[in-house]
Parts: sequence; structure tokens; C-alpha cells
Amino acid sequence: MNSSKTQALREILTRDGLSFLMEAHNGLSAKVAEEAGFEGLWGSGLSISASMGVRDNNEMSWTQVLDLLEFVTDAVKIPILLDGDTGYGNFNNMRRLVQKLETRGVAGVAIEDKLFPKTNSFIGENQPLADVDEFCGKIKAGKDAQRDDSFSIVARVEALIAGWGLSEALRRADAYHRAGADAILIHSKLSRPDEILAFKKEWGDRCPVVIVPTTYYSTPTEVFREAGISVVIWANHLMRSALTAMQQTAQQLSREESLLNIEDRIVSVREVFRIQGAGELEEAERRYLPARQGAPQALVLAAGRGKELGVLTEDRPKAMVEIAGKPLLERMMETFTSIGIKDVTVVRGYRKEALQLPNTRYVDNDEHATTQEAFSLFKGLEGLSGPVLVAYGDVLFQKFIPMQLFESDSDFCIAVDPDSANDAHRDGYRDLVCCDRPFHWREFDQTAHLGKMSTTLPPGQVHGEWIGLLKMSASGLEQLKELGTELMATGAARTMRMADVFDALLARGRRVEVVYVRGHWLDVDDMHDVVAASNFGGAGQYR
Ligand code: SPV
Ligand code: MG
Repeated sequence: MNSSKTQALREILTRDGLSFLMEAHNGLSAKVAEEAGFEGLWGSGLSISASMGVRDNNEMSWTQVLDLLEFVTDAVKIPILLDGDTGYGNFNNMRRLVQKLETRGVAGVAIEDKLFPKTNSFIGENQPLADVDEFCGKIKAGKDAQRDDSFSIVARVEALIAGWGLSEALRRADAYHRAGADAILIHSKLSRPDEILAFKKEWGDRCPVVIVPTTYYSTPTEVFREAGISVVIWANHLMRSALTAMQQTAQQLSREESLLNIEDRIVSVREVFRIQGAGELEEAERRYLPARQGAPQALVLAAGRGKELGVLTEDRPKAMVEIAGKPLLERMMETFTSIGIKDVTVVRGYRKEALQLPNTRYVDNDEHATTQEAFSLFKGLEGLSGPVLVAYGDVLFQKFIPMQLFESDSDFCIAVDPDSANDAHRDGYRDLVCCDRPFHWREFDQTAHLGKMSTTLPPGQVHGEWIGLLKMSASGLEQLKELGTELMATGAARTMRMADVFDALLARGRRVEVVYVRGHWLDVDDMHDVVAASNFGGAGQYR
């Protein structure tokens, strides 16, 4: 039971001055009404049945109405007065109805003095009315059944609509009031408020009077206020306005077979998420779900030209040089895809317009001619989250290498080839590394850590070459971003190579794990490499 809602409805019914209830027929319309500032809702039988595609003739069972109401009461904090038709049966059905409504958080029910199954009041003429005593017994039974003192029962008088006139309406209203009704709903289907006002004048202030000005809609609300009406119900206007909008959209779409003229006229999907409360769920997930590793992302540093490749890079950056008919970067992307990395960011600079691959985010380093890799790296890191694989844009590697890096729990983990440092033909820029232990093929545990990375290490200290792949955990990424903010601010990042970035990390006490890999990768530094790359990769990996 939700006594604050029952009290709120009772307050709306009984306080001085005019109040309003807005029709709602499901959780969504209830939220819309609440957001618009209404203090209470009307659970319209007409609107609920219409929204279900059935007639307002008790074709929906009362338990189906109950189930729907649960969505409404869950959706909002404001109270709802249910249009309970005739109470769905006799006094006994009414008792059960009231108790079930209380358990669903419904604040009150209006019952009308007609016969089950009812017909909407605006259909037909001279509908038969309930016997006054029988209806009074139903009201009493309902009042006796309620467990919450504040639950309201509104008795609806149909005498005016059924053509019995004012005195019969007053006689009935008085009987219902004496039977315990908390308010009288006096209904009329005239286009003017005359009979309602006449009723109110005779009725005085015996108990609150509720009206439904659907047919006498042109009456200024001030008239009701001055007459001392307690509550006006806007009984079906959310359902009807939704119907207008749905008909227009459906007809237009059927005609035009295009969303072009629709999209700007309707709420965005984001707005739907907002009103559904998606934000609250996101917040709750952060509170209650174990922290989830984000999906891995990749950052490719591809701003450089690679001028050693001569004519091959006149019109495109090195990453777009074709290896056996396919750009190098495209081959790298295929490897990413094969290990589940969908989110790829590429930092481009030289001939950036030639770097166009689908499903890729681009970050531009327009100062590529005067900056080094660290500058591209820190620019590229900005929008990233979760574990990240950083790759030079000119390397090819078998997928087991990044997979091995992702297996490591370390914040920073790099792949180092112990053999390639001795590769005779390679004489350009190299990321040579010295570790806390050299690779030894006999040893099972090859865990090592970076001691220093430089292009010029004394031969005795070289344990291998960094192949250009770095994995960072989510927290490693944050640490590197922090370093980036610092080095970008001072301008130091502009001239730093990746080796300097690792040095800066080590100088700040970070540990960089080394995974030794022997072969199964290559970088494309010169024409010799382009030829070698064409033959690179196992069957199926590079088609
Ligand atoms: C309803 O909204 O279902 C009502 C009011 O009962 S009326 O349709 O005007 O009868
Ligand atoms: Mg109704």
C-alpha cells in the first residue's frame, strides 16, 4: 500500500480550489503527464481500452486492467484515480477490486451507476441505470473493504446522461454521498456546462464534485473554478493526441516510403531512453555490477610518410602502401578484427586524405612534419578508454602476438623480438631494448621487464627490439594520458619518440612488462621490407 499516494489523491479531491487529473493509459503516458506537472492521473476506461485496441465495454478483463495499472503506478510518483466502470460486478466484486487496487498502489476508484457490462456514456441514448440501493451497497462494500483510510471512492452519477434530469441526479448523488462516497462525479454529454452548473448549485458543498468536460470543452475553466468544482478530469486527451500523431505518421510513411519527412517531427530515440530512465540504470550498473573491462581498442600511429619508400609514399602515407594488393593498414585491421578489436583509431598526418578505411576513427596530427610519434600518441589517446593496443602504422604481425599481450595483467606490456636486433639489413631507426633479463629459449617463464629503450644502446645491453606493439590496461591508459597531459603542456612531447615515452614512464616508476616473441612480425621500412611483407602471414591471415 502506498499511503502517500492515497493521501495525495484525497488532498486533490478535498482541498479548496480547482484541481486537475490528466488521463493516462499506460506507463509512458503517465510519465508524460507527471513531467507536464499534473498532480494526479485519471485511469480512463475509454483510453485504456482504446490503447489495447478493444471497446469500452468491459472487453478487457478487470485483472488485465490491474496488470496495466501496475505499470502506471510503478512509472510515477503521482496518484491515480481509476475509472472502475461499474466495479466489474456487484458489491462482492467491488470489495475484491478495492483490495487489489490498494495492493497495486492505485489511490482511488470511481464507479458509475450503470450496469455491467457498461457502454461508454457517449454511445447511444437512455442507458439503463443501476438500482440506487444496489449501487449504495456497492459503495459501502468498497469503503468497508479498503484497508487504507485515505483510499478514495468516487461515485459517478449518470442520471443526466441517461436523461433522468437534475432532481434524479441530486437524489442519487445524495444517496451515494450518504453511503460513504468521498466525492461525486457528475457527468454530462451536453456541449454546454449548464446541467453541471445547475447540479453544483443545488448540491452546494455537501462533498467534492468532479467533472469531465469532454463535450463541453469550450467552457472557460474559470467557470468551473467559480462554480466551486473540485476536480476537472481531462479524460482522454493523451490517448487522442497520440492517436492523431500515430495516424499522421503511419499514413505519411505508407505514402512516402521514406523517413525523411518524419524524423524531425517526432521525438528522438534518445528522448525515449530518457523518459524510460536509461540514465538511472547506467548509474546503478556502475554501483552494482563488478567493474567490467571495456572492449579492447586499438590506436595506430600512421602520421608519418616513410620517405625511405620513395615513390610509393608520394601520394599516400606509409600505412596505405599496398602489400600484395592491399594497404598495409587494411591488413592490420583484419588482424584486429580477428582478435575482437572493433574500435580502431588511426592518427593520420601526411597525406591524410589518402587514409580512408571504413569503421575507423581518425585523429589528425596536422603538425606531423615537425613532431614525432609521442605527439601523435598523446593526441590519439584522448578519446580512448579501456584496454588499448597501440601499434606503429607500418608493422604486420601474427595475431597471437597482440593476443599474448592482452593476456598480461600488467598496465603496460610490450612485445620484444630478441632476434631481430641482429638482423643485418636493418639500419634505420630502431627501438632497441634492454630488459631485466634476456630471452632464453630453455626457460619456460619468460617474464621480463623493460630497463631501457633507445635507438643507441651499447651492443652488450641489447636484449631485443620492440616490434611496435604496446598493450595498456584501462589504468595504464589513464597513467599514460596523465603523462601526455604533462608532456604536451610543456611542449616536450613534440620531439619525443616512443622510446622517450617509455623512458618517461620508467622514470615515473611505472613497470613495463616485456613479452618475447621470435619472428612472426615485420615492419615496413624500405623496399626490401615491402617485398618481404608480400610473403608475410600464414594461409588465411592475409588473403
Ligand atoms: C473514461 O474516460 O473512460 C470515462 C469518461 O469514463 S467518459 O469517456 O467521458 O465517459
Ligand atoms: Mg469510462
